[in-house]
Amino acid sequence: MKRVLTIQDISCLGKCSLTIALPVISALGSETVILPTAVLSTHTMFRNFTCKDLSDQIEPIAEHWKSEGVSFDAIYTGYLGTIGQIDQIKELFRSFRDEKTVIIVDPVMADNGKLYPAFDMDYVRKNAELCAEADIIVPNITEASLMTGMEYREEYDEAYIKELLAALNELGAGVSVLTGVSLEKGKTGVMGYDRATGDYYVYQNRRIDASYHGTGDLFSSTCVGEIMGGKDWRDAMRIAADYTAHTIEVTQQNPKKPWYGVDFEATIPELLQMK
Ligand code: PXL
Repeated sequence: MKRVLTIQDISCLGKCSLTIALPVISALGSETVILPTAVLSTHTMFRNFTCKDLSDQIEPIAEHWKSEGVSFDAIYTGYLGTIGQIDQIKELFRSFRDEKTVIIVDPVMADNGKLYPAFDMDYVRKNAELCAEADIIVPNITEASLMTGMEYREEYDEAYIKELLAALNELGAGVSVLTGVSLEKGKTGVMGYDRATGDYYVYQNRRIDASYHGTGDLFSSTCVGEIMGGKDWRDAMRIAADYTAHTIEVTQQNPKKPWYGVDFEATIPELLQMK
């Protein structure tokens, strides 16, 4: 069985980061080891959330794993807390990376043209450094424009996305995938660029007019689980895009849906059938 390490916060209530990554990657058949970077009462879209930083636990936990001879088939990072933590994680990559380890970085820090409340441009630059270490990165357009210094646009064409992918490629990752890319009216999806082959990959499916928290984490976690299941990165992105869109639709139909996240628990059985 493949073993994945995922490093992100625990938002105790909120359906995002580790509370999505752990069930989704496990359901897709990989052992999922977690390294929580912080414990929050909820994600940061609630008011008055509590937050306990766990930076001082990262090194002792990693050292213990080293002493146990643990290795990972993938290391997947999502929402992190501080610049110092990103340095610790770069060190952890160096310590645990071997020839089989796939490193997937989702530089979670912004959406819809805006940084999340906790972050600033120094944090953005540090995330760009983390992306340089990755085999696969999956930023959204906002995160990509911040990290590359390119203008953020809500209206764009394929030429702009290709330019953004070329700028992302300069950061140094093996495969750069932009999420939330709409190339046609009524559609949305992903576009990726593979440094090794110079190939682009575009996948568009229906666009649903609703935005829910945690859907980026659902997309990335699904990609990680599918890649560990043996899928090529392009197939993994396609399945993850379909699964995320389907889950948003199912959530919309639930009159009792919580406002803070999607009903991915209801759609996991269908994810396991997707090919
Ligand atoms: O879904 C991304 C995410 C993860 N973790 C925390 C967040 C967010 C987005 O706002 O606040 C704590």
